[in-house]
Amino acid sequence: MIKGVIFDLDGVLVSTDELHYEAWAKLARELNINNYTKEDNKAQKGISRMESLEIVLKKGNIAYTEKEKEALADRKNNYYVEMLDSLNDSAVLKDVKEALAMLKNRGIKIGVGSASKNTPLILEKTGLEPSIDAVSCGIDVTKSKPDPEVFLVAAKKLCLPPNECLVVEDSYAGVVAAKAAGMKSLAVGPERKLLEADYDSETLLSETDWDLMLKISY
Ligand code: B16
Ligand code: MG
Repeated sequence: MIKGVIFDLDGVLVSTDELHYEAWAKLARELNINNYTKEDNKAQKGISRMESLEIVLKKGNIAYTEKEKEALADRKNNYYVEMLDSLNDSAVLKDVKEALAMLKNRGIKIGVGSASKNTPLILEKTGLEPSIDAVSCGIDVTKSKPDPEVFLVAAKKLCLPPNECLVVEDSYAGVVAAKAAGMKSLAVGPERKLLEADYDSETLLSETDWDLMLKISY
């Protein structure tokens, strides 16, 4: 029986995935990489900042040293954090607050499992922080999705074994990570049908059969 639900952040709880794209696009233009597209951004979902940078740099043909790459990743993060300045609860995606309240009412623990090192800032600015029982993010782990570490740390913080956790994800790397952690997965977002999760749903409420997923009867 599922006793905890671990939510990915960008693209699942909040719409910050769009801001990641804008920040990377700005950096790409400055590096004269003019062929970085939304399609490239799909491959950046769920993976770390440095791995995301490699996807942008591959579109150009200049080789950078590790030190230069770190400076470029910092530059992108500064653009992203500037964009987060005006972030508020309007960035919380549809049905999220209602789904979190419903799960809490059912006694389900709520975790966040995100690659983003900006997770604490985003949860605070969007007002989601009080609804979350445990946060595991890029700051807590050394390996990023598809490695299961971020979800295993979340389960540990929730004091639950992995097989009592369900992961909600919008990225392929995230679904692979959930499987590797021994957790069931629910895919949401535009690519949900392609992610090979155990379940998929357009919304977190009406269409989602939480009773089936949590194996709870009421
Ligand atoms: P940061 P998630 C991920 O968040 C994003 O999907 C991914 O595009 C980003 O590179 C990663 O966080 C790292 O974010 O640069 O803020 O540390 O989807 O795992 O919540
Ligand atoms: Mg995501």
